[in-house]
Amino acid sequence: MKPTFYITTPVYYVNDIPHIGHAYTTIAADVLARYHRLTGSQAFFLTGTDEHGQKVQQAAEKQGVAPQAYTDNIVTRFQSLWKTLTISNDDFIRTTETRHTKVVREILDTLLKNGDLYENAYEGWYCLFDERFWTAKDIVAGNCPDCHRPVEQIKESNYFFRMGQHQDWLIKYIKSHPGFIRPDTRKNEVLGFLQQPLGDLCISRPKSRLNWGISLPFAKDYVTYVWFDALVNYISAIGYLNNDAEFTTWWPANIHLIGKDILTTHSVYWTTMLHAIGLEMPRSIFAHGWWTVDGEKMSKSRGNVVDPTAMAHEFGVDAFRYFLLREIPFGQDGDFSKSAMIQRVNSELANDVGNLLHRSLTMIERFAGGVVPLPKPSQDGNLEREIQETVGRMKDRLDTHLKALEFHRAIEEIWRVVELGNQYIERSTPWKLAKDREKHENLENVLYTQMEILYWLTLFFYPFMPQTAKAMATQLGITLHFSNPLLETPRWGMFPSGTTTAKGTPLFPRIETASVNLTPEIPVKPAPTSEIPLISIEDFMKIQLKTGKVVAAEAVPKSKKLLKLQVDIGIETRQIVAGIATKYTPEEIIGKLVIIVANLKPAKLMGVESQGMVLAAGDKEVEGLLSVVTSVEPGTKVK
Ligand code: ME8
Repeated sequence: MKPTFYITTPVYYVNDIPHIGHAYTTIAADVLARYHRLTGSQAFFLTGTDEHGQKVQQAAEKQGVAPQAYTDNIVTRFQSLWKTLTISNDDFIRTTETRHTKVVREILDTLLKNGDLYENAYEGWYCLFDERFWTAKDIVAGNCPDCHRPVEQIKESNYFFRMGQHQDWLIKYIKSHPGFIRPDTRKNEVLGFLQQPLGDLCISRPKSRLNWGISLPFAKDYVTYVWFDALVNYISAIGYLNNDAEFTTWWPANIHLIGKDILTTHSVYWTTMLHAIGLEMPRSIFAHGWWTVDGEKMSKSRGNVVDPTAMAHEFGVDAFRYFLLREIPFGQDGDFSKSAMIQRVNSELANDVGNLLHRSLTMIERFAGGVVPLPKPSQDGNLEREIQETVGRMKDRLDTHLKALEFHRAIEEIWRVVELGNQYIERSTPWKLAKDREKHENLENVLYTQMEILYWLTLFFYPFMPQTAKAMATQLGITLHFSNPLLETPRWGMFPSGTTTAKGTPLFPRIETASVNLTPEIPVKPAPTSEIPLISIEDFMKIQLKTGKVVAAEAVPKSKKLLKLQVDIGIETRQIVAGIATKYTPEEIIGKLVIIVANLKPAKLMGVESQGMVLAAGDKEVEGLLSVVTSVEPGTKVK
């Protein structure tokens, strides 16, 4: 039997359209669900919408539509966002569905029968925004201690859940189950909260005040308090009181993933509700941190709410997914800015990953006719062994980090393999091996190893960037069924030799800052006045500059100015004719690191073909060749 893994996100309020905060929790849950499926678990990933309550009723009233019609409309915004972001949820629960409302009512009935609910006249301070009562000592200068809005005094009869009687049990449970509330800072917060006496919880609202909710089965003039309704989604969706086999397969949930804003409702309300109805606790409740935008709280009034659909369209779905999980440790708060995202996309995705794939496939084409060779077992390769060991350890490391929800650490580990892949190319110099017939076996082993590295990276990327993984598999020429547990028992040598590769377009095109509106981060400056015609960044970026090492040089016959150079640019050696003979002799130029224009159309100078141009300072006469301050590998991009 496969191990099971049940993960949930909050059910999101439909009082407004989704933003990056919602996307963040859901993407994180998606990564965990995909990783568990890939490593052999049977996963169930639940998300959905919270459709009752005051906030939703008010939002519907504002639009002049019935609450159901209003929610039916907003829910599609969530569902289509999850499609756009390639979220692999197994179910989507709406709290207005009968399968949910029925279970809420049955639980209420049971609690009443067991004496866990009671009716009481109540007089207290009510916060309309938070939909909850406060005692006189809680309120601060007539305002809600939580949202700071004015509270009003209300006297009414209501139903209460005997939450307080579970307090001692809850404290003991939290203390004796170290991984139950995570991270530890949140656990300590909850234990701090529980140092005060835990009161009973008002779980009804009179319909005279709020009618958009689930009616109490035993008191028709009341609806259920929205949290007592919403939290139940975690069990109603998996067949509680309806399908025992299904329910026992999934419950207890492995992780309830939430933001830190709803820690108390999950760690105190939900746990005591579950205890009262005799169900096991979820294995873990993890509260992640809060995103601000350019240092400010996201809000409609500030006009800085980040739309995840727009981000995905502007930067690519996988780049957006990657950035959210790479940028900040999962439990901590973070700041969202487009410029930080562009930096990561360009350096880590376009540069590190894009280059590795592109260079490797170019070499397979150039040196092996596009067909992945068969490696020879006799190889004596320390480098290869190092790579095999690193990749071999990866699954354990990913397991550890993802168990701890340290997404950024898991990504750092994967990037070690990306770096190793790039270093491997530099160190094994396949372009040199290709020139030596006797090194042919070595070359084949190197080319195969490159493909194997890319195979493993495809699997490691998959939970984070599923579309990228699929595109990589296509370019590598292999078919991977990601719904299979491909990372269950990893073993080196999985890449099928004889595969014909299919190099395609770059996976992550560089994002040019000039084409992105970064306001308010970068104020628009007036264009400089100059007599030199200005070109756009797009025009400049068309020029491909690279470092190259001059490996041979000779004078061009009958020319005083020209030298014929052979320049090593990593994956090949270029012949370049340069007008530098008045400044340099062939002997002194050999071994120098120069900068070349790599995508110049070939031309003939004095009958000799030139495949590029070296850059030099000087106007009419050459005064000095351009180089780099720190020595870098030939073929390094110059930006
Ligand atoms: O609270 N940064 O729904 P909700 C990070 N319906 N995460 C954020 C965020 C931000 N700035 N803003 C929102 C509700 N989130 C209830 C939940 S569950 C039984 C009922 C995420 O629409 C984060 O996961 O206000 C947070 O907990 C959740 O959205 C709140 O969503």
